[in-house]
Amino acid sequence: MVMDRQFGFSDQELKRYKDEGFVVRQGVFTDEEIHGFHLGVEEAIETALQLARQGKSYTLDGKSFVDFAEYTIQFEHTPESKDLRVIEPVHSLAENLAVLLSEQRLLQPMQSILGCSALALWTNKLNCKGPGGSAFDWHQDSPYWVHDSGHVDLLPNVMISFDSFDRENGCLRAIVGSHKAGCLPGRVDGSQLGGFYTDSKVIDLADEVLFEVCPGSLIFFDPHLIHGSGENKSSNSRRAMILTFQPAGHPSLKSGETINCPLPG
Ligand SMILES: O=C(O)CCC(=O)C(=O)O
Repeated sequence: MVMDRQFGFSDQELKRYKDEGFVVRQGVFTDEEIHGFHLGVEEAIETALQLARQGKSYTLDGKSFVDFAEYTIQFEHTPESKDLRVIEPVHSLAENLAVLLSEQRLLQPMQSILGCSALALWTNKLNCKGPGGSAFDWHQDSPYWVHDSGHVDLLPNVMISFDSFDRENGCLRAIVGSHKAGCLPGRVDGSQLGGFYTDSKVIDLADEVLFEVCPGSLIFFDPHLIHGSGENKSSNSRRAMILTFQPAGHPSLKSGETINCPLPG
């Protein structure tokens, strides 16, 4: 297959990514493609709910999780909720989502960021924030991954919006430039998950940016960037997928399988 190199970052985008920790590309996918992603989301949720019935359930700080095979499924935080919050990894549950692993509009910018000739998947997840869906507190991804990866600086994310993102429905938000500090201290509050959330003392909310984007947009962001999102106060779902890549040849986070991703030769 012949592939064009047309989607890589421009010099200005790369500079912005390095300075600010993120780059946004609005409206990258067509309505038809977004419709395909919505079908993929529905299929993945249906299958994940079936898998969850056979999995091992547990709670951390009152939050409900199920592990089955390589999947971790997280439910909304209200007691007994059957609303899915996160499925990780998700690509193998729907062909319409698996296509994103070879999607050049994601991979070529990732190649610009990493400056390497070939890429592999690190992880991916579906984040479904239904009406009333809960917030993601301020955090960096790197402290989650540092125990499983020896190259945590080289794990850039891309979030793809399957719906409009705005303040009301809990769009992604970030602290501009916060990636430059590397892994920051977590909260010491006696909770099980507290250490994964960034200590509020090192967060300067004056530098907060909201990613209010249209459906089918891409938000590329650094693994050290402090980010999170608010509750969904709207009456519509706010669905998204986050994919994380790494230089080729390394195993992925959950399955341990090495999933190399195609790039132009
Ligand atoms: O879905 C969101 O709004 C944020 C998700 C997030 O930060 C994460 O999964 O690490």
